[in-house]
Amino acid sequence: MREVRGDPDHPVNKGKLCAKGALLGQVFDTGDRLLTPMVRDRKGAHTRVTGWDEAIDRVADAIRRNVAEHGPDSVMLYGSGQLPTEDYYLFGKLAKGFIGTNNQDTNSRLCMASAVAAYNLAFGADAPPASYEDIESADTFLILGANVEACHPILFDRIKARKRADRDGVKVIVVDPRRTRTAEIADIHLPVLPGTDVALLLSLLFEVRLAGGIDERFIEEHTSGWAEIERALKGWSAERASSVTGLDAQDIVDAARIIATNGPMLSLWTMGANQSTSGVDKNLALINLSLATGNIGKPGAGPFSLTGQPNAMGGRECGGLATTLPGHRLVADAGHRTEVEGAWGLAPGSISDRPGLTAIEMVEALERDEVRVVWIAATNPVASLPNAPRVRAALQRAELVVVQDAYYPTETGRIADVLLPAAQWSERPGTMTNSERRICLLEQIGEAPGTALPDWQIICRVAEALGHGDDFDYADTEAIFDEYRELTRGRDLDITGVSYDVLRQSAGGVQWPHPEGAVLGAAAEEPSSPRLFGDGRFPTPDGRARFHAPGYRKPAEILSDEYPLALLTGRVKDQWHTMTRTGKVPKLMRSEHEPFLEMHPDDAGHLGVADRQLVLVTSRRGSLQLRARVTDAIRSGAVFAPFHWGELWNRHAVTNAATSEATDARSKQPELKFAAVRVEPVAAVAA
Ligand SMILES: Nc1nc2c(c(=O)[nH]1)N[C@H]1C(S)=C(S)[C@@H](COP(=O)(O)OP(=O)(O)OC[C@H]3O[C@@H](n4cnc5c(=O)[nH]c(N)nc54)[C@H](O)[C@@H]3O)O[C@H]1N2
Ligand SMILES: Nc1nc2c(c(=O)[nH]1)N[C@H]1C(S)=C(S)[C@@H](COP(=O)(O)OP(=O)(O)OC[C@H]3O[C@@H](n4cnc5c(=O)[nH]c(N)nc54)[C@H](O)[C@@H]3O)O[C@H]1N2
Ligand SMILES: [Mo]
Repeated sequence: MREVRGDPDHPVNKGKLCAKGALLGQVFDTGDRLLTPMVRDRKGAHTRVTGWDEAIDRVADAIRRNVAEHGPDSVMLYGSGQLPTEDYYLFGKLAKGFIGTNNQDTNSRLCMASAVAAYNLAFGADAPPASYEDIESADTFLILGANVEACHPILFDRIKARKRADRDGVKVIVVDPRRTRTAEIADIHLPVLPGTDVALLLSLLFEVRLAGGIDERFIEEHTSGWAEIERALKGWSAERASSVTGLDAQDIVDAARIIATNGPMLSLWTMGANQSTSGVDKNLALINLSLATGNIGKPGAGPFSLTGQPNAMGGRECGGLATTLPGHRLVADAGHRTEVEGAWGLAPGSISDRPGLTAIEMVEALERDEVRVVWIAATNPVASLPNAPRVRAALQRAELVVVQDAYYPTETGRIADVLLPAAQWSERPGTMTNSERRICLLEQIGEAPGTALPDWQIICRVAEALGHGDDFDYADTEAIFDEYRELTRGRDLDITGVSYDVLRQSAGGVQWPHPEGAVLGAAAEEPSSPRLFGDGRFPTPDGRARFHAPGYRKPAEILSDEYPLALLTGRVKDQWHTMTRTGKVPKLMRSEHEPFLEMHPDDAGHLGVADRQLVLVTSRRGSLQLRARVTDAIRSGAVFAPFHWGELWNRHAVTNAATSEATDARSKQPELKFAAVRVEPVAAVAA
């Protein structure tokens, strides 16, 4: 067992750790670490232990044969925001540059895709402008669809401390259908009807305008598209929004008054905004609110989408999505493709102009037998994608499923044809970028067990077996970083002034941009800055931020007599995703030892459900059994279940058996926060 302690000098957490972090030392020597490569000789057979050579050959042979017979798009690589940037970058270089397919997507599709699309539309780049230090100078917090207390507990401590320092001056508005612990510190909690945030945000801007909170000068000098917004706001008074959102009109007016009059506003949001068929519109509406009130580019202000995974941001930078290339470039842009081909020493036209498949599209393509080889690294899609049983069945059709993970079994590993043992955090070096654009170097401090290898080395071995050894010949991760860094030169996220040495000298990482010549710890006006857009210039063609008018739409699934309740899904404080690590730490299991369904006493009473009773939850796709937790902390009409427990824990209690794969049209992010369900009691009250 290793001991994990916080670094008191780190600028982000000042040495504080959440329970998951503090207990992380317990996850390295578990009995289920994947120690050697394993293969299955046929579908459904037992695994057989093998060496790296056979495993790598099997992967490379399948890729080579399928590319020859069915074309490069028969291959798909599915990665994760838990890969270091170097490994993430190489995964993309192999897929997009050398296999010749843009079918490289990531679990960030389930997480950050809506924010990426909105920042690109509004600012011309995927550039979140604020920093954590803005928490200490914000007077107004608008927290929407984020349970910061459970999911970003160290940040939550900073928000609470800010509130405590000036109880009357600092105002907190929380928008969540549930009265979470985050909502408990709010001056105004707005328990919106699930999926109706766009209506609320339109109305907040409408009422902010009435209250005189519009920064006309900022709009005039630094933005375009305001006329479109004025049209979109028509009719969105608090009264009208009240009937759509289920909120008290006076609460909307009060929240708008705070935004209009109370000094710098930091808006923070996460999955309650992104995981929606209106995800991009929710993000745009949040950004619009900041732009219209001039809450951007100054201390304590900004639209600030929080990332979830440790390196969700790094993946966005290095081109980890099916639509992106390294250095905030786009697959769809011919000039961008040419630049990346040049950097990779490829002939013009080598990078395909066909858009790659996103996560949900991958499942559909598997069902049509168009994708035949899937290589999955650092994610567990059979547990984390919506409609998980469908995902399992689709993957089982593939000729070859490769799963590269630190543990076996996992829900996805169970159906893999080839299992590749990966080193994990602390067992390999690499860089990661957090929500505030801060790049940190995570040094290797221990050895990986068995013959497990860092992800980047596995990728290089497959590349070599495919005949690309010369293009994937790196001495270490620093050499990969240096190559990737060149691809940021002159881009909005320019990090040509960053190196492993600079990262080691820095006090806890460097925020981008940090071009060559930038000074560590520079002031806000310098190119290396904790805050973007301080000069009011944006990386759009005309240098202005662009307003895009959002439109309110209902969630994809319709509530009906048969499926009358909205199932929301999310997280609990002491578990991490599919529990491959936190599920092995007894102390973490104690706080929530089983999944549950939160429901309002009115709904429970109406359905004859008692607290702690087992209930059957059924959607149009599947059903599961959970223990009811009757509480008025959720609004009636909605029910909530955590998604952590997959089929390895209890195959009758898999939340993602019920969730919906409907996606936002622009971001392709699935609506994991809204499935129409019915709930019925199945057993007597537990003792
Ligand atoms: N403990 C813990 N922390 C984590 C993680 C973890 O697994 N465990 N995962 C990390 C990752 S990858 C991520 S992405 C983040 C996620 O962090 P969060 O997004 O904060 O967490 P969630 O619980 O998924 O969802 C947040 C809230 O959205 C609300 N919500 C649901 N529907 C709606 C809606 O229509 N409108 C609004 N306004 N709110 C809605 C839910 O009630 C829930 O309280 O957490 C990160 N931190
Ligand atoms: N219903 C519902 N579903 C959701 C969500 C929701 O709110 N509701 N949230 C979605 C979101 S935001 C996210 S981010 C996803 C997360 O979903 P997943 O990415 O599927 O969840 P994890 O359990 O984090 O999976 C990471 C896997 O990588 C392995 N691993 C850890 N470190 C390494 C490493 O260094 N290398 C390799 N190769 N493997 C490693 C772990 O053992 C684990 O199996 O879930 C999504 N699914
Ligand atoms: Mo996430």
